[in-house]
Amino acid sequence: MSSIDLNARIPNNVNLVDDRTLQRALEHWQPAFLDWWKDMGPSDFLKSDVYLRTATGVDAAGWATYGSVKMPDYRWGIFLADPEPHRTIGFGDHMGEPVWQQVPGEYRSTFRRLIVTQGDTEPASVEQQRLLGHTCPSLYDLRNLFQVNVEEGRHLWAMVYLLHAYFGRDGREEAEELLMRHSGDTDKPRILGTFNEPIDDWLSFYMFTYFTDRDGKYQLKSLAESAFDPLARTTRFMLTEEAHHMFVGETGIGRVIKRSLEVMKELGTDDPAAVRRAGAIDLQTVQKYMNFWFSSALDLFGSESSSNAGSYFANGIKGRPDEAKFADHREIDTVYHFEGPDGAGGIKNNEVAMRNAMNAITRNEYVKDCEVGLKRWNKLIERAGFEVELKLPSDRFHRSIGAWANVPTDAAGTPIAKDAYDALCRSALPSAEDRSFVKSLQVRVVEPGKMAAWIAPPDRGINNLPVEYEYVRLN
Ligand code: BYC
Ligand code: FE
Ligand code: FE
Repeated sequence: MSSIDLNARIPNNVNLVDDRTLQRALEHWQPAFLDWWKDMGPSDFLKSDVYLRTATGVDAAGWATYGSVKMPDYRWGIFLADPEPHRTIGFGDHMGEPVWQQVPGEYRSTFRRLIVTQGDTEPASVEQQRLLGHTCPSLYDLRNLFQVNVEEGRHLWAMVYLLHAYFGRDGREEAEELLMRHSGDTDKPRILGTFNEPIDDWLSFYMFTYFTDRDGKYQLKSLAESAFDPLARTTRFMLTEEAHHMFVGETGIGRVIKRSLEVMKELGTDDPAAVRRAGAIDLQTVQKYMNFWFSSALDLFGSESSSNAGSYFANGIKGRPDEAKFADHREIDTVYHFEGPDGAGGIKNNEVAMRNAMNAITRNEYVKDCEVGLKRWNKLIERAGFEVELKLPSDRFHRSIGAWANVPTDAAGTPIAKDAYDALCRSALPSAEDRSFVKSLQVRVVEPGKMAAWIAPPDRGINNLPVEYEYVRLN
């Protein structure tokens, strides 16, 4: 196993002490990162003691240490999963050749762009969530928010390490730019659409951690297959942290649903207006938020047919999630079929080279994974004796990227007239009124163990501690 230097200014398992130039460059970037954290990270909680897990190793059994930390003192480090000896390239035209420890010159700008795109999303999400602490539904949730935030900060470090270590001056410039673009900024926005959407209520936060962090999971899984071994090892370790982010989303949405079911039972009605009057979030509103965040996350996969994606696959740059489970790792003459709009209000079948369809294939895996939570939530509803069913909308609905971009369809994916679509969007997506209702519930609850009225308590606390534990001490 690689040795871990936890006492270094930048904790790492990449022997940073042996590369003074790189170490100095990263130590130069570190204060800029901390300034960014103070300006753009969680607003107002710099002095609070937060019960956080910190990555202190990379082995599956015990890589994390839990303890009370002030966020600016968090030990953001550089951790790569251990190398796999004799690893060979698992797909594309270079299949079977040894993996690369350096970036081949001909793929340099492509890798840089992918690493920058990945890196850009990490600080973007911290910026999007920066005000949420003020309206936390409990100390348990506040702690989870901050856990997600510090780990997205670490994911930024992971990408910045690659830029500094393998891309020379361009890489250092890109690392600086990662702190200059900001979510929602009109002049210098973040690169991908979803990361410029505001997240100013906790229902959106849970939706984001369920749907958007899960895009992260699938993109990281694809990058974990890369022939560029340092990228593969970096993203493999990031995936271990990602699981908690999606846990926060899944349990968060589940607790919102559980609370509205309790209210529905108490009142003996599923009338959304009654649920709202009782201070809970009705399931129809949950569905609308889901429609919005799911369709926005689908856009993050790019187009169904993409020559970019085709060349990433051909060249060993980016594979499919869990590449080993696919039968053919070259996909030379194979094709992929998907339905797209015919331009006249109907549907037509498209055939594309399999290699160019990698975005669609990755997205399909993602959608399957999204369904898992829905099954669980619908069980809760069914067990409570109500007929409502939550559903993911079709992947054609409300899209801005890909074959179905700006094509009016209903939530089942059937093309419809523009005015019918506009009316549907008003009822199937969160309206200004829905958003302000959800916002009206956002009151800060900071007494240990207490929950806001619109959300049920979690089943258990963090790291075997009770739910009542004081997870954040607000100093
Ligand atoms: N918004 O050929 P196409 C995470 C651009 S989330 C704006 O289909 P390609 C996290 C595209 O760049 C994971 N632009 O796209 C989650 C291209 O531009 P050029 C983030 C978009 O290249 C929560 C053009 O449209 N990681 O980690 O096959 C919290 C043509 O598109 C969008 C990654 O994304 C969009 N939605 O695939 C914290 C992995 N979609 O070339 C963190 C790295 C497409 O014409 N990125 N475009 O200038 C990639 O692998 C690819 O860039 C994409 C796009 C999959 C995103
Ligand atoms: Fe991340
Ligand atoms: Fe994440």
